[in-house]
Amino acid sequence: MSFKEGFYWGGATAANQCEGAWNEDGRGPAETDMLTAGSNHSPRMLTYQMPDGTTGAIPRTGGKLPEGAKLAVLDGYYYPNHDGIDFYHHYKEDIALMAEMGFTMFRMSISWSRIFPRGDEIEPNQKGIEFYRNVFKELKKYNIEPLVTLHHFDTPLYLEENYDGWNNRKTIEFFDRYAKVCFEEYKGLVKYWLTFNEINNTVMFLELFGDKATKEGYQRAYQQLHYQFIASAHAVKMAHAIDPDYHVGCMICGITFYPGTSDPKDILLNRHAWEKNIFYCGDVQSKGKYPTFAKRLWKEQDVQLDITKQDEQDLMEGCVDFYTFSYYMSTVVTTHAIEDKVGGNFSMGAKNPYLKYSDWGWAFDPEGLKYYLEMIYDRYEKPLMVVENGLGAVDKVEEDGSIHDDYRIEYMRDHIKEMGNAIDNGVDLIAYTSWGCIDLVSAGTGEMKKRYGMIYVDKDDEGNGTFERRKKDSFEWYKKVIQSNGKII
Ligand code: P53
Repeated sequence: MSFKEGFYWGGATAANQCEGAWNEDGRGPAETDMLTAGSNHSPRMLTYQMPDGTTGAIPRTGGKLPEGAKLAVLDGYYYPNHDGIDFYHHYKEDIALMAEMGFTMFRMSISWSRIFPRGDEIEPNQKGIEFYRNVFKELKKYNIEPLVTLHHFDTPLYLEENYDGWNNRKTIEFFDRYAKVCFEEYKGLVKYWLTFNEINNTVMFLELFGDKATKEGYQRAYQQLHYQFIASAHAVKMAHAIDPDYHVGCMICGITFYPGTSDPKDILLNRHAWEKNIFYCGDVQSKGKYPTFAKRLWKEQDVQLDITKQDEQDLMEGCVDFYTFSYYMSTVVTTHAIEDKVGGNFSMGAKNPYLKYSDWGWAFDPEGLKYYLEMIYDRYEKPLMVVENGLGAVDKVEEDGSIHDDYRIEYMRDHIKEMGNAIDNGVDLIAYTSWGCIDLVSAGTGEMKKRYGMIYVDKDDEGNGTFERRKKDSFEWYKKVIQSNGKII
């Protein structure tokens, strides 16, 4: 039972966190290249230069660039994304290892600024196009289906600085051009596409960004989202026109919300948390129109959206074919004073006394995944994919080179078990790609030591290491899971 034949098993990565080669073969920079490394409790910093040559750094979360400053790469700082795990030069070896594990799907992203270094060019960068073609061909050799994210946290920096990025409707045009090139170039090599990674983060994490949870912050966030929804809808329409075999999905940061108490105020707050953080984006992208509660959300923050009749039509014509999400944890919301706050990197809300927490403060809650799957399937009745899931943990390499990551096996096993239960309850789940199947740079903290992989990469938080790859215990375990199509876990 449970996993149907042809269920996709695999792993997931993102260009900016694994490729490295940040300025090779004509690639232009993205904001992720100006980010230093942080830790669980100290933020990653963005470095900048002033017109008079003075330099500085501001925290990514809550910081404000001084007037006239431009983001810049400076001497004396370490930028972990510059080298990532050097997938750019190791992809053949990495894909061979994934094939050895039995992967039938590999989620990766295209770095927009490899294809259009500035973002506003008419002609794409051929070397960038070639790189991904080679990767896709390599995957095809092993019958691994690529699942390709067009935008994973990496708008070209030039667009951010010269057009104000996603605050500007014009950015939609640039994205359209980029998406069209990808769909045309990779016809026959790719079947599954995702538009924007964790599109809902823009609104969901506003409160974490200090001073940004203001009316003005919400106005910008909702407007950015609207332009991304339109760009995403355009991409869906274009993909279908270019190749009827293309399937395009949305990608939501999936967090299961629970009320802290039975106080009706908490129950209502919990529903509102689902609406604002999870359903808002999923509804627009899956149903092609804003949900009723959107009006309430906009009113609460005095948001005035620039939305045209054409936009409304585009949304309706650009509904996604399937729904994908990441799932790492659940969280608790309450109107009551929070005694025990979770804290840490991108974890929010109150601590749940019934759950265990990772070293980075993320709640271990496999049943929350089942809850999420059933809730979402019932809402949209579209095929679902879990495209990120896994445990960020510190791994120890033993003297003989082995890595015993039983905690990771336990995490994945319990989540896979709950996926099976959801499928048995009728959910049409078609794929599982665990996050960071090969160790990579953490998006939240920039650390290497927050590892998710079944393949270990020799690189530390200062950038030392040989980039040598090594199998962890979870490698052999996952191989058996895939071989048995989820029966032996
Ligand atoms: P890291 C926060 C909360 C949940 C998912 O995250 C998140 C984030 C942002 O950090 O992002 C996704 O690396 C994201 C990946 C990221 C992964 O989760 O902070 O799509 O790029 O690496 C794990 O441990």
